[in-house]
Amino acid sequence: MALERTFSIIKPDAVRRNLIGKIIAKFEEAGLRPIALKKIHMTRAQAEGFYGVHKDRPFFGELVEQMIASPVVVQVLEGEGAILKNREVMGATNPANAADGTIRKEFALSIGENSVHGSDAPETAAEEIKFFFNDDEIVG
Ligand code: RTP
Ligand code: MG
Repeated sequence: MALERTFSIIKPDAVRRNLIGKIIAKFEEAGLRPIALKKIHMTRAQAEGFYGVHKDRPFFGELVEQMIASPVVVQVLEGEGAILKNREVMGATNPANAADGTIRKEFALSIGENSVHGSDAPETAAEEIKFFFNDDEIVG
């Protein structure tokens, strides 16, 4: 398996409940290493741009409102097979369907407020990392 980088967001619902450390611990236990990390309060333009692929979906407006309601933590995670591994650690989008031990099973409130985002493929990982980080902020 190859060393990969993926992009992660600890979403507002989790940051508000003081779960940053518990969520990062799940990543580290799975062999995912934070190589870039910052706390930001997303602007509406950032959230609409980042989730542009979903702009015609019925949940788009609610998703944007949730993402800009309060700060998030954005990260680059590095590890063997990091993109798939991160998706496994996160669990299913809907916490009702998420496997035991996953972040969304333990912490998510609902399908919308589901505590974390993670890139779904190599192309989106590269785009999403670039969207939030400059090269000099990433310490691999
Ligand atoms: P993500 O992109 O956030 O890592 O999660 P995902 O691939 O599992 O989910 P995706 O289908 O890409 O949806 C992006 C985010 O939109 C919200 N959502 N709400 N109310 C709904 O039916 C609904 N469906 C999706 C979630 O916050 C989801 O993570
Ligand atoms: Mg997605």
